[in-house]
Amino acid sequence: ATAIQRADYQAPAWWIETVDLAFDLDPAKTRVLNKMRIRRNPDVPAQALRLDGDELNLARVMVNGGGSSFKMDGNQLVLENLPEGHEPLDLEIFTTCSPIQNTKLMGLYVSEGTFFTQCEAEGFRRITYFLDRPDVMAMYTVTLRASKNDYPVLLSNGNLVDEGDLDDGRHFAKWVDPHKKPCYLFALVAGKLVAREQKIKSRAGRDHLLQVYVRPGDLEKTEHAMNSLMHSVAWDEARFGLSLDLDRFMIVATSDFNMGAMENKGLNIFNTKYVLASQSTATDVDFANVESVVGHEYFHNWTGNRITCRDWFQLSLKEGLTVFRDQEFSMDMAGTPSARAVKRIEDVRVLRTVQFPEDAGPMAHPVRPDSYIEINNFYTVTIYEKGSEVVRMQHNLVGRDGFAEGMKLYFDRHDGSAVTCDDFVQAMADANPASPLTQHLQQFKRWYSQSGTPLVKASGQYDPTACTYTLTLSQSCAATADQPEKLPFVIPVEMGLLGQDGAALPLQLQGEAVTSSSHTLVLTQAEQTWVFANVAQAPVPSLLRGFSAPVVLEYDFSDAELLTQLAHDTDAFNRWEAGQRLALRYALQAIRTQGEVASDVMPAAFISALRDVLRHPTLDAAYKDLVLTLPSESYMAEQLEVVDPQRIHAVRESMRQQLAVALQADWAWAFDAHSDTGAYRPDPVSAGRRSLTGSALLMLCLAARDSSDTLWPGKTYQRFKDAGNMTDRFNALSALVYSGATLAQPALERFHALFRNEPLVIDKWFSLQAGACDRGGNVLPAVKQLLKHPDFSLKNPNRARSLIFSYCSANPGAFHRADAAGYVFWSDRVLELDAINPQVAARLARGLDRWRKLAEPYRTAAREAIARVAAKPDLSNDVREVVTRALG
Ligand code: B3K
Ligand code: ZN
Repeated sequence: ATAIQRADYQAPAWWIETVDLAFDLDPAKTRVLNKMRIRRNPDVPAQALRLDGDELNLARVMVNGGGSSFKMDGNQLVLENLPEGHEPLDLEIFTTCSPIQNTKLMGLYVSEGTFFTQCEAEGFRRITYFLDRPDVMAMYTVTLRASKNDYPVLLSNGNLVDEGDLDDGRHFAKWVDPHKKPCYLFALVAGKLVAREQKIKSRAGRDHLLQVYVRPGDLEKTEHAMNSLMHSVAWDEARFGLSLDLDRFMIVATSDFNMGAMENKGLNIFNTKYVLASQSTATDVDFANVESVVGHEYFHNWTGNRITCRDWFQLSLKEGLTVFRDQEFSMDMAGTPSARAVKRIEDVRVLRTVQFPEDAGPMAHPVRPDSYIEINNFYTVTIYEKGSEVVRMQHNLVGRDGFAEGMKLYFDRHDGSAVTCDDFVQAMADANPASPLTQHLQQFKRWYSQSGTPLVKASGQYDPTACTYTLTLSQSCAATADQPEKLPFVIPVEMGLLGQDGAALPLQLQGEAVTSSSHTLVLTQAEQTWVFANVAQAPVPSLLRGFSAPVVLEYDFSDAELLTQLAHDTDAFNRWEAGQRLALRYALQAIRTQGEVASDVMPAAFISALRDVLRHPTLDAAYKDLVLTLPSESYMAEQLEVVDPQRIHAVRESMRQQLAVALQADWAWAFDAHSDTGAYRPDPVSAGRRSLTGSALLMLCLAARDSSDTLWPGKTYQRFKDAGNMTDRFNALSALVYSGATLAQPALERFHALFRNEPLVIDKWFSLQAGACDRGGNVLPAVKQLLKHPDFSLKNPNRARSLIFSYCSANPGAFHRADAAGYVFWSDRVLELDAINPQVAARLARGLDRWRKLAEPYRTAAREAIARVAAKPDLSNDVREVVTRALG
């Protein structure tokens, strides 16, 4: 396969104006009649029409009602002798495909007897021959015909305009989408489904019908998704003035889905994981995820669907922006400043533990990539999460109101078209002529073109006689796998100064008026200096507040300065960050020290500062829980040149044990003080209490290991049994499993028996065991045993992820084995999965991206495992691209 280059973009030689699709749905052989009205693009030289196809059986091609000559060029159907001129032509293509054999879950497939489609990015070509590219936007009419008994519900995009019975027990439905769209937003669903319905009136006074379709037994688990959808509609109107542009908006859930969900116009298709939620089967995290994914897909209706991407290199145009919107939505829903901070910290944690490694590894790519082999490999944390950070920086540089103005201009200019990332930034800048974004526009765009995580080094100097504080910031960015040279970025650094007692000091840049206690410096040069006047005492700088840019910030903080921030910083993000910096500092020291890991990696002063946070009278429980959570093993690994995963694991375990034992009485207090959360509601405050009690239980079970006390494991088992909601139940179960309690086994068995008919809960059951703390190499044999469990299936992506990914990609201490058995297991599964579902296989293949950093013997063994995958001749493009880059 050859790489596609962004620089090679050319406008399409043909436009497709209307599409009339008729489906005769049958699992083994579905017939698709595709009638298109097409027209030459007058702006480009005349060319043959080349239509994309994939695994289709072609039966007939007609032009203007008559037969037509055509040829095949690889997978493309080529029509060379079409009439000249710019009159529209009627093209008719008749194909068949086999949905039941479609295990890739791209195109038209069957899941539990129901038909679904997934077209983004290039799945529509698996349904019919088409110009499968996002800049070709057409009007769609869709007729579905199927057995009425087997497929009573027939759905497609837009409005239902006709339906009725046919001969032989079949029926039909005809749908017309009132909006033009790229084919990746096409969808159909046919099967036995039921819907929760809700009528709403928009602010503008328009009536809409909202529907959430699920399998018959699941209806009572859709209330939260429906509420989330209603909140999303209201939020987009209130915050951005964007209203629903459809009479009917549908969400449909399927248990076989390659990712989270898909924003098809008016017919979102979701992984059940992000729709179904009830207090007895879903955790608080699940509830929050449902809200955020429902929001995300809904917000795509404007950012993605009304304005779409010119080509797939522009993917972050819709994804980065829509992630930014869903993050803001979740924060606004959360309400309190403290709950907003918790959400921000969680988002940053994902960015730093997953995106930073991606940017430093073999798959490094800019937010707007320059080339790809398989576009599905580029639905990455860089495109999504870093893309969102790049939008967030624009938001912060132009201000909240300026951002709203920029969005308005973006829609005024581009509604109904397919555009580029440049078009977005340009609209933001043009709407805010006086902003620093506009002042540094060309340079700011490097965030889209340069990969890599910038490093910002800060140093400060206090002059007690002049009462000035001089802050110097310098930036650099290491070469990445894809780009050797980097130019300076535009880096907004929000900062403040604290007195030695932690009180905020007023900020006054020399020669300027006092601003406030927080200020954003815009770093554009390789090195810049700012001088603050009237600083009465040597300050503690609080830098990069709210994580104002996706960079690594280095400053030579003393332990005392970090303790001051941890106790006092008014910026909740940096208060948390100070604790993380300290924990990381002690962890790295212990990792680098030879010999057995000490049991007191953290000094007493830090432990005591953490106790103060845990016991704090006013901080939210959710926030406390984040502060008391140690940085992850993978985050620690990223800080090291050479990674010994076993050493990291041992150090982190030891630190956790230290926290468990040293704060035992405090954890017991925290458990008692927070364990009654009243009637279940998934709001952030009560969710925070549950998450803190969950951590407390784990800590108390860990402490019990040292003292071989059975009180807390017993209490934990009791709570597991009696819990009134899945969060408390699962937290208790996890505490037993992670602490290696003898009660873990009976609890796991009981849990399985209770929930054997709840696939999403069984996923958790698999995942928990695959993610368990490795004690003497016991996890891999357990995982292998679970592969043979009757409930396991490699074909179901959720199940594959719950067992295999939880082990290979989320449990480094168990996966990186000196005997290489983890890697052998990984390569076997990658190959096995690749034959079924290349997209899912390629995700798993990413699991060894960072092999070069590993210490021996891991490094050599990991490379061999990757080479073993690469040696397979008939790999998919998806996996081939990932392993080639890894070895490259
Ligand atoms: N746009 C889809 C992702 C499609 C992934 C294709 N491999 C979901 C989303 O980001 O909302
Ligand atoms: Zn998206």
